[in-house]
Amino acid sequence: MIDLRSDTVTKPSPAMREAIARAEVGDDVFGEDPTVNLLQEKGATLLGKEAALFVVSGTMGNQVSIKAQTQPGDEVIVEADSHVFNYEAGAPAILSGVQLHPVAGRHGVFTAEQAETALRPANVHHPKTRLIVVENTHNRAGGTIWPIEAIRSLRELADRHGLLMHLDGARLWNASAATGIPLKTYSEYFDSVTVCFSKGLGAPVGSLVAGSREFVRAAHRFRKVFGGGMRQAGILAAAALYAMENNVGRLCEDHQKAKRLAESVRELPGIEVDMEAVQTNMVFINLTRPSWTGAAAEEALKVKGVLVIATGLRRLRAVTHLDVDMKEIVTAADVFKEVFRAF
Ligand code: TLP
Repeated sequence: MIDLRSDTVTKPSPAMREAIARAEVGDDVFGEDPTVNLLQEKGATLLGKEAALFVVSGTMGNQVSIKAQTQPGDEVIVEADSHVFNYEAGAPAILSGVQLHPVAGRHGVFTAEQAETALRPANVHHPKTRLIVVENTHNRAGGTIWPIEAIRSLRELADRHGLLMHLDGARLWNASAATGIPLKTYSEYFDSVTVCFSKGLGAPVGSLVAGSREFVRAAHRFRKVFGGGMRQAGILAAAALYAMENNVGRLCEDHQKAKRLAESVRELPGIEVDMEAVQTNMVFINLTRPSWTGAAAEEALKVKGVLVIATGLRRLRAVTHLDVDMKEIVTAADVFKEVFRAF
């Protein structure tokens, strides 16, 4: 099977498993795991923040960040296709009691003016706008990159209105690999940032949340509240450290594979690919014939050995990662051709 459902499907390599086996550990709830502590220090430095916290998932990273920076009843501005709004099971409402205010961007990017329009006037009728969330790269928009100027304008708006900003940087490594802009240049505009090790970086588990010391202290408490306190988590942190050292430099290969796949399938009858959105390791394929559904296409591709995900009624997502090589991408493209000619 050529598994293009997500970059989360990768399995730890033998070398990563060796790093896991060698890890020094301690009880991280007591703050005594040296490998977790090392990861948090390195992560904070890389992101240019005072402190960082190891959490089990990107979802937990986003949720402790929202919890630590809002009060129940506050409003959080998010992009309409964002992960926080679509894929976190309504957690902001459940865990933080906040209301999300979705703004529809172009390729996942909304303007400062759009955000300004979404701000609530200080009036007894309205919730208080408190936080803006940016997703970079933006998953459902195609793995698209937020231009740094758009982020800067948003920060200026946030400062004018006393708002906080959170970066869902689950794939910030991909944005940085594609643009050459360092992680810390992206994160300097945000009060809190999450990055994930379990996506393109190939680690089995884990994300970091970074920000000021005070923010991380609050996030740490909420990690415990949400049941995310871990004990000898150094075996996971070791995989994350290995991933940071060895698997960042190769991300551009994943981007080349995505481009190759997109170029091979875009001209097939009944298929449309927005090539402008193919910026990193994702390819979104729109099916243009009313008789075709994403679910049926997903099944037809699966029968021929290619796994993708239907992310909409007539939309498929294919994600490249370190466990599929260029040869498999060429094979996958051939399977697409075969399936869509007969579909
Ligand atoms: N994304 C997953 C699914 O949940 C959709 C995927 O396969 O792409 N932020 C972004 C931008 C993400 O894409 C994801 C995971 C998360 C946060 C959540 O990370 P986890 O799965 O570790 O909770």
